[in-house]
Amino acid sequence: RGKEKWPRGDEKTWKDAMRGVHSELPEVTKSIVNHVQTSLARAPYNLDDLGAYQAAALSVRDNLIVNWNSTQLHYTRKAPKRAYYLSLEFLMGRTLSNALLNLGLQPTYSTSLSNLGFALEDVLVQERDAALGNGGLGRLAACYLDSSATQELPLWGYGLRYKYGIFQQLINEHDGSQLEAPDPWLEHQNPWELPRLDVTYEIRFYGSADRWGDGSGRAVWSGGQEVLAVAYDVMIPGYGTKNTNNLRLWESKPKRGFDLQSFNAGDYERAVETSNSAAAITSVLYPNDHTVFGKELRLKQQYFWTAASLADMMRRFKNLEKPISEFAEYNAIQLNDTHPTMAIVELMRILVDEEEVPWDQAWTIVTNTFFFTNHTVLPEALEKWPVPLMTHLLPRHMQLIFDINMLFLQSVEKQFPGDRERLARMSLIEEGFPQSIRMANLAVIGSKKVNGVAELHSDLVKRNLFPDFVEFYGQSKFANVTNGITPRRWLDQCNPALSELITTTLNLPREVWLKDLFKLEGLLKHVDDAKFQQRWAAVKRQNKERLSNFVEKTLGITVDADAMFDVQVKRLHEYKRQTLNILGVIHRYTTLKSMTPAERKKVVKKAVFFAGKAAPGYYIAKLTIRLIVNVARVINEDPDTKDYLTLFFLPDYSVSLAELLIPASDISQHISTAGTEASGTSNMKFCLNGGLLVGTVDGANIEIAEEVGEDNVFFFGHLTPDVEPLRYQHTYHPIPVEEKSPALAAVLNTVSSGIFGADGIYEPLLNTVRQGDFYILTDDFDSYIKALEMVDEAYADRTEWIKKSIRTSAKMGKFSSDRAIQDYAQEYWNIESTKLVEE
Ligand code: Z16
Repeated sequence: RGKEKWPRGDEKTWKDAMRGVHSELPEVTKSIVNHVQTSLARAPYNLDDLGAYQAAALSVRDNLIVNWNSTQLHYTRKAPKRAYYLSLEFLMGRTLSNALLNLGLQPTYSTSLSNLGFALEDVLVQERDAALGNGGLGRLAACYLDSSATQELPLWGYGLRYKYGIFQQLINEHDGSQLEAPDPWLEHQNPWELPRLDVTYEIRFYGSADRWGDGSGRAVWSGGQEVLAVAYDVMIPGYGTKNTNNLRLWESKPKRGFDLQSFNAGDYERAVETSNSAAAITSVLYPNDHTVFGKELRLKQQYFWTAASLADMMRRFKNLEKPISEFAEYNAIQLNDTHPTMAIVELMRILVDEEEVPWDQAWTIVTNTFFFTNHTVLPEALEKWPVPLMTHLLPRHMQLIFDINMLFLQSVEKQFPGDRERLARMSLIEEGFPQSIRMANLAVIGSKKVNGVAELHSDLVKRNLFPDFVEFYGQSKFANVTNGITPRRWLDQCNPALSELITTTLNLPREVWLKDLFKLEGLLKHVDDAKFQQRWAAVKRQNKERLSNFVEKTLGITVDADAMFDVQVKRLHEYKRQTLNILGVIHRYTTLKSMTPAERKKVVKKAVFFAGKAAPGYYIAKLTIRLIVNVARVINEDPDTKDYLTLFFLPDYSVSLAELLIPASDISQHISTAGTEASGTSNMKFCLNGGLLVGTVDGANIEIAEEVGEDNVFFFGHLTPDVEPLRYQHTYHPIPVEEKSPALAAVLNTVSSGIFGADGIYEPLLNTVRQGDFYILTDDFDSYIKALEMVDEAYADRTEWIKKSIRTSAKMGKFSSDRAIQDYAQEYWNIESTKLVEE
């Protein structure tokens, strides 16, 4: 810091605040300085941006706690029906900026920090992301929390307080491959959580289950190991309301510090081991997004979390002093994928074994309480737990599952007499060595309603995943809630310049349109206004420069902000087809290479950005990253082409990086094989920020096109019904790539030739395309390249492009998570808003 003066900012403000001579100082300034002095025990003389962040966060937290407390008291007094969102993942990102926005305190803190010598934007980025999730599913949960608080709905989230969030991704300098490092996000204190060391439950594992043998179905579960669940509450402020909801995360710890008996017997190592194994339950988030590995620790996580959450709900319900038969009138539980399915069994156990509710009545309560959301149709993502593992870990629950299954199959048999194959398909138990439990079937039969996350996906859920259950229960149990995103974080916070422009153009306070996103349609009548078009384009340009600066700082490469920014950011997966994109980039590169300098000058300049993590054990996905990184190294150094095409792999994709990337995109790619991406949610975020979409006819892309008009999206590729026949053809009547798409064959050969790395390292990746081609890249490549040519053409007409951009953003009203959460509240949970009023 050298010559810089200390303290930063206005010396008198600091001194007055510290001496207590501060009557005319703003409350916020006093509060920040007070936290510097007391909570942080620091002096202003060496306070850095991190210290300023911590003090500001603690000061904002004081506001949140007051609102949070009043809201919880209000809910307790009013005793409305409550909803609970059970999710193993909450991908929250940063909190300070969101809390300031929701509390309406942004300008105040900005001024106070500035007087103290700090720029709010520099302070905000000191915060580490809370990254307790893999991707879309976890971020969706976070958006839904924001919307439920904003809509003043009595909803709590329940999850796990992982010590380590999603791993940090590093790129190996030498060979371009992904490396993983732990994410110890709790190393610095976390001001956004309230430890509730007094809210604890004992969770049992192993032991034995003895049936009463009186035909009641009851049993006693005893012995085994008990682990303590401790509550940590994360405050979730609503936007423009004092309502502040709760996200309760459980931490596991040993019931006693360690096993005293072993300790006294001199077996120190064993004593410490049990304490380690208790803490291990909530130590790490599993980093797989679409595959399950059947690990015992993962099943322990699932049970630990659902059992603690249900015990907590039950305690709250008992305080109401209502008969247990009314449980479902006061509680609705949403299952975010099959991960919390054990909650169905656990509620049965509580009702039957502990509350002595007769079996049939218990099952009625259960099936009126739960709701189940499916997030994928990929078969490898469907959870199946081995019966021997379940029997060992949760013996009582295994009995309950067998009993539930027997009674269920009896009712199927009644409706479809003698149809053994149907019974085998619908059974909760899959035969095999060993037998396994089909968690999706259990989630369906234990829930009142089942939904997919976009129209197409919900159709596929009915047609391909659960056709027998649709026949058995009827259509009405199966429905759709198209996903949504919170416009607070995904427009106002990440793109303040666009938010400002929208507010002035609509001539509405932002509080109005940020709570009713359909108001954006008001932009349409300005679409031909040249001044507005210019301002719109200037905002995009400014966001592109912001990203360019970041890339220059982190990768040391300059990006031309004049270029078209083409972005694909999401988890690496074969079905998402990052491979199609990178092969398309190579095609563009070789095409440029074959041109004369004069010809090149006519080509639209393009900067291509990738980001995303691959599951640590997913070999092909990791190889794709390696290819992207090494192609980038070649392309960005090529003097013939680097003015026209650059390529970037931005490491360690996160919510915060998304907030930087999304506002800067001209075009984004959502190019999954038709029928494989359940919904997608970043597609909505890009469009909301005025980026156009290149995509397949898949997931929510379809509904986005319905809103904005097909002339404003760039669709390509085969449709869902084509995919199965194509796969059949690949297997039984394969056509060589050279015949199907000479252009693609040439690109594959370019990679094989070794210019991006020799020794045939990419052959396994190329072979997924050359042989089998499960995700039909060979069938879609030519139409993909055509779509990108259309993008170039459209981009060349600047005015027309800007209009498309405005029209796209203006039609995103449907995709607010406020709409989605209202749909769940009304059509599923039957809960009502309850506003916190000042007393
Ligand atoms: C996930 O993020 C999703 C599905 C899944 O089975 C597991 C994970 Cl970790 C995603 C879907 O892939 C995506 O299409 C969807 O938009 C998102 O869940 C939210 O529904």
